[in-house]
Amino acid sequence: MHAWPASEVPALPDKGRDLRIHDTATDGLVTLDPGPVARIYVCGITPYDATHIGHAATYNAFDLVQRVWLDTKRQVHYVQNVTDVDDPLLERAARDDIDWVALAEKETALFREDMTALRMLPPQHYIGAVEAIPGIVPLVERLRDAGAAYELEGDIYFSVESDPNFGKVSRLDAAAMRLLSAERGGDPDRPGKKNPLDPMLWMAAREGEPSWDGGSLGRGRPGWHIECVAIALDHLGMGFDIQGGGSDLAFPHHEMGASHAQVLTGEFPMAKAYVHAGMVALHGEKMSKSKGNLVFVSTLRREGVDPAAIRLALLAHHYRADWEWTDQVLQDALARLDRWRAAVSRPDGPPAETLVAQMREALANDLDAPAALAAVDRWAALQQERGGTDEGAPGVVSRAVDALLGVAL
Ligand code: 5CA
Ligand code: ZN
Repeated sequence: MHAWPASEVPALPDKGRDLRIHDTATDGLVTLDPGPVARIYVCGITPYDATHIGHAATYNAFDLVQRVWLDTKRQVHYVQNVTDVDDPLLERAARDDIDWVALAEKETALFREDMTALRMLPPQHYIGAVEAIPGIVPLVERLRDAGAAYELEGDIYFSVESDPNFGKVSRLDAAAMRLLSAERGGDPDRPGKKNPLDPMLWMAAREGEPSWDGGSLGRGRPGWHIECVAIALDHLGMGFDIQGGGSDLAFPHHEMGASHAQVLTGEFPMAKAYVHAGMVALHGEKMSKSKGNLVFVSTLRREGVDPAAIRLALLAHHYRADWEWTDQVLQDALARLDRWRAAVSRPDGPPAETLVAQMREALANDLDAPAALAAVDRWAALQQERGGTDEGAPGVVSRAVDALLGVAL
């Protein structure tokens, strides 16, 4: 699949600091040392509805990761998937009586537009589940041949007990895992499974549903977790720097992915840091496609809201916090955008070197975007109250806000 166009990232003087970020698997901050090419896999959308503010907040967090790395003068190798065949997509297409391929294409196209408008940097490899099937089949065969998978009425399940490190990503107890498995695409109550938590690797073809040739697995379609493992291992290899997503992906999705990879390669962990963004709510409940309590990025854009203000609204919250979208959040972001634009529109202003250092420091410290915004607020207030004589300072601020926060002033 093609991704979306990259907005230019201005180069700032000197170098930013190395990223320290929270890792779910160790529940602590880790300082990553990625070498000259940092590697990141971010779980992509299941394209059955438009991009909402919750999605945008999660992708914003991983966009900041890239910007911090780029500012340390590294290259970034970024991979993202599109879950373009899965139960929720097929169910929505059936409900609305539309072709599932057309639905996936339409919503993926809209996602690209939203990401472009928000100045999110694109992945170098943007891979759909369907196009990954030829790589998924041999992995499932290998898991089966290693004794880590078994068949149940034609479907193939992964046995979580085959992984000695199972549970180390999410660190949840069995009861919590069981509850979340039922909520998040698993089938813990299906009779005949060895362990209720075992996830499906390959689903045998169902009447009226799409299916593909699975070689010795028979016709069918891939399970969700093996999809991301196949794409990540193919494009990044084992031991990449970050696997990212919202906090609802820690279990089962990232746990199961780490397990599949552990059995396939004998190594743990697949990612050096498992990074999870908080959940955005609307009217007191997590924004979710299944509940329908959504604010879409495309709706706001259509209403004429500047995407830079949407981006500032996301940045005003720490990526690990759960927070609530309200009109006030947007009003505050619009007001901040106005203040910042006014402040950089003059030819000179207060010195900007300290500000750039503060922004770098804030973002390198577990992506503390609110602290970075506060630093720019202080500079803008000073500019407003007293002005300054540093020629070119507004330009420096403008470039730093663009390079580090993805906001074009
Ligand atoms: N296709 C899979 C990942 S392989 C998937 O979870 N797709 S999704 O469309 O449901 O979600 C895309 C991303 O948005 C995931 O990282 C998910 O954790 C995140 N996300 C979903 N809802 C919210 C929310 N309310 N707040 C923050 N992030 C969210
Ligand atoms: Zn994923």
